[in-house]
Amino acid sequence: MIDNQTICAVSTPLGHSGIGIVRLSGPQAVAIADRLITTSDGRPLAHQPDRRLVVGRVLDGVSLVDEVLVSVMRAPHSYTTEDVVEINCHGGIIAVRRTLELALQNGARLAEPGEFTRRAFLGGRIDLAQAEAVADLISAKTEAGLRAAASQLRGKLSERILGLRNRLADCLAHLEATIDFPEDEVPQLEGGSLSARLQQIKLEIEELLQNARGGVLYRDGVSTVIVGKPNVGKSSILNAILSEPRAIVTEEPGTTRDVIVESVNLRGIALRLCDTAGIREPGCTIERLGVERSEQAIDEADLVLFVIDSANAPTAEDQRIIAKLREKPHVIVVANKADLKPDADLDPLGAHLPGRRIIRTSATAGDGIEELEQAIFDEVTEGAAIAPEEILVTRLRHRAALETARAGLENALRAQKDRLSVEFVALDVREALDSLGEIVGAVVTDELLDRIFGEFCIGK
Ligand SMILES: Nc1nc2c(ncn2[C@@H]2O[C@H](COP(=O)(O)OP(=O)(O)OP(=O)(O)O)[C@@H](O)[C@H]2O)c(=O)[nH]1
Ligand SMILES: [Mg+2]
Repeated sequence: MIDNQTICAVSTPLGHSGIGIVRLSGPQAVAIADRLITTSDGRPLAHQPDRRLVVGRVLDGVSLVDEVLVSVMRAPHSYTTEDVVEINCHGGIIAVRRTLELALQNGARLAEPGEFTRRAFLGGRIDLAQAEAVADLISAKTEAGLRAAASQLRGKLSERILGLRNRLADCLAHLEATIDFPEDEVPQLEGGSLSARLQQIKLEIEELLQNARGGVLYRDGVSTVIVGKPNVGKSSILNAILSEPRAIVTEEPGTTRDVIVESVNLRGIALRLCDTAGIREPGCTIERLGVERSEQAIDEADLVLFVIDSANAPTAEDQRIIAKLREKPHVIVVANKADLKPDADLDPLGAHLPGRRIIRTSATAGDGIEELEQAIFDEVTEGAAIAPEEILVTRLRHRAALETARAGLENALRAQKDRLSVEFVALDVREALDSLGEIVGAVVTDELLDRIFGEFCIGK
């Protein structure tokens, strides 16, 4: 909960930069800043106008620390809803750190990660989904991720959730009235029967869940691993997707020894692409370690690109990898070196990997790479076909809450159909209502807040 202390942190990365900002928030923010800053016109910050930049000097006793620009944003019209002071120092480590230390010596305490935004939430300026959007905006990996975060910060998701909650609350009020009064004395629900209304809300939650599939992708990206036996062209495929010679390619099997990780923006989705050492019976210790890492990378990946040499028949090494891929939900087979044997019969291979897409490529000629990218996109979006501008739900936390809400409504509808007593129906509707409340923070615990804001950087 909000304590009464004034918090303080450096809000910009420490290092060589044009400016570095020290930020204070809390009831003593202005008084503390006044103890370390002398403004150019001599008037204390307490008497300076709101939200204007003022020139001043940070003084450590009599010695000058920095010439600064200071702004005061008074409660409640500030980021945190409290009094906020921002001190724009010259960038660099020493002046910024000294200014922070002076603020601490004068009564502020160091802010926890995300504590400024936590105060904005506790002060009621933004809800929890919007607070999470602040973190997502900072860590967005693609423009699509950024747009989704910005729309969530503007309250698009919250609006939808609040609308659903209001309608569910009406249903619950109706149910509770029928518990307390005989049914014929309770006024009819507007907009259809109770079950029709619950059904409709459930449908809209399902739409949001459908949307979440794409949203989680745009926010978190996809961890993708390129595997195969040595020399099939894994590194060449990596280079072709990146359009740059990132990994060393040679005709010698066993060229790649360690996992190489690169990020690429594939149609708005952040792909974390790992090239690995070819998997075979290892000859030496280095190779054994490389193969172990490749196998571990398969375990951790969301998507596997399994590269084979389409010019040569599958070998025992291919079979060994195929066995490892059986459990993975998302696998694309890349039949590389198609230039060497364009009409290679891939059916026998397909029989070992039922249901997997097979794409023929020639990494050296660049053929099939676009088809491969399309296949990757289709595989990870599972045909959800979500335009980035329509993304509403991007966090797993929100998805889980929506799933609980849907289950609650399913139970409520079943209880009603089975003519169970109204109390049971009401209980399930209440559960759905609370789950939706968790998304916007109408229902929270300190533990949840610690988890969410712990992911933030200090100073935000
Ligand atoms: N003809 C042809 N040669 C290819 C193709 N892709 C890769 N090669 C060649 O195959 C050899 C091996 O390529 P790499 O990309 O190093 O293969 P790798 O799977 O990463 O090999 P390791 O790292 O040793 O496991 C190189 O000589 C490449 O030029 C292709 O599509 N067609
Ligand atoms: Mg390689």
